[in-house]
Amino acid sequence: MTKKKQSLTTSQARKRLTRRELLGRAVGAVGVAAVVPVNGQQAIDTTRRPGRGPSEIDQRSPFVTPRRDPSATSSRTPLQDLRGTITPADLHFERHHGGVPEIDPDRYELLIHGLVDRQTVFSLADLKRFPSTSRICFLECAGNLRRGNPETPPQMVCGLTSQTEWTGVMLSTLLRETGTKPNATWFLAEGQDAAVMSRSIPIEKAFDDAMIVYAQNGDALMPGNGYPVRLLLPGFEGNSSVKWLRRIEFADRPFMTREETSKYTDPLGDGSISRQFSFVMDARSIITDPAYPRVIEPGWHEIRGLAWSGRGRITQVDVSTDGGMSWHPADLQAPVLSKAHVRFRHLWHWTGSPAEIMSRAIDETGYVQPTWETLRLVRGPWTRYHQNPITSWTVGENGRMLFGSERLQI
Ligand SMILES: Nc1nc2c(c(=O)[nH]1)N[C@H]1C(S)=C(S)[C@@H](COP(=O)(O)O)O[C@H]1N2
Ligand SMILES: [Mo]
Repeated sequence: MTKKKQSLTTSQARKRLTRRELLGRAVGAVGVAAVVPVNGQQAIDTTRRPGRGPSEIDQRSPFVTPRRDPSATSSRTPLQDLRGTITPADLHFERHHGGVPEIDPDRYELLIHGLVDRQTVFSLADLKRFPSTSRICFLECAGNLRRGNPETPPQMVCGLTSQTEWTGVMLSTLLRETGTKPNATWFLAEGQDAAVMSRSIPIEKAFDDAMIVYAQNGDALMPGNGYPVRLLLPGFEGNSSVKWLRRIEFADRPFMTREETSKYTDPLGDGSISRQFSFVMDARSIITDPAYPRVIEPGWHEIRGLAWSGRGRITQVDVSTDGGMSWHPADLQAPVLSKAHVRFRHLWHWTGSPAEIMSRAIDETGYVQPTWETLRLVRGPWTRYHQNPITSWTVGENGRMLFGSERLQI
């Protein structure tokens, strides 16, 4: 309390300083270390001597320390610390089933075989010679929801999603080289990590928007995100975008790998039937600010967040500031790209009484992000993947933002 008062007084005092007073102070300080008080601390006057020169590679300001939160198998993007829609490559979430392999780009090979006309091996240089395409889209792990604890920041609620400008070659371009047999209906994508991650993908995706990518935000892929080459399936569950891609095999059936049978399928109802090959990620949104662990003051706040859909473009994001009683369309930040994170904003006047804020995404197919209750009704209690419920933040009189809501039972 007292600390807050002090800093307010200091900043008010600074505002009242005129330019002449500031210059006068600086002149008076010549010969001794020039300082300007900031929040009661003595800071170095950066105008008194040159700063460091250009460098080979830059680092963030020491005052800026966004961090992923690595566990043994994944690390999450600090959504609450990011402002735009592109995730810096070193903060892209990671999900590894067998660790990050170190792959020598000079020895890298991609084999395309099976039901093709010409079995072909592509080197990295071969892949780079084909016409290149860049596309901004999100990736999201199908297991991207953590709930339960009110002291959960956006990063922990759903930080297994990130967005990148990916560059590479369309898979359909490579298939013009190899040809595909008329009876080919699926392809297997296989990684060369210790997990030998492999997934079966319907051939339609190969001719639609599947990419073989070798760059991330203009630079080579990060090792953790698939260096030197990964498959990218826009809008599909992250698991199918196989990293460290070494082999694509065309067939007339799915291969029934581990990741599409025991994992990434959703037991429905009482668990006796399963939803399998549910690739497309449904529309979702999250308010990333204000959110836990922020403490806010009464007054105006811009509610900010991200919305996305694997089905296409986001057409609307609704925000509620009264626990879902009334909804207001938020502003969407252009450009609103298909299968991409879009930023939304909504001005909110917080009166200081307990409140609950939440967002709901709607996409161009008319799909509306469901409540947790609806998801449970449709999927039953056993489902673990593909959960995209509306989530909320509550705030009490003390201004502390907390995750979750009794009303939404999440
Ligand atoms: N070869 C391989 N590819 C993989 C994985 C893996 O462990 N090995 N993990 C998958 C999973 S579960 C997800 S969610 C995404 C994560 O991509 P990212 O680590 O680049 O964010 O990669 C997928 N591709
Ligand atoms: Mo995943």
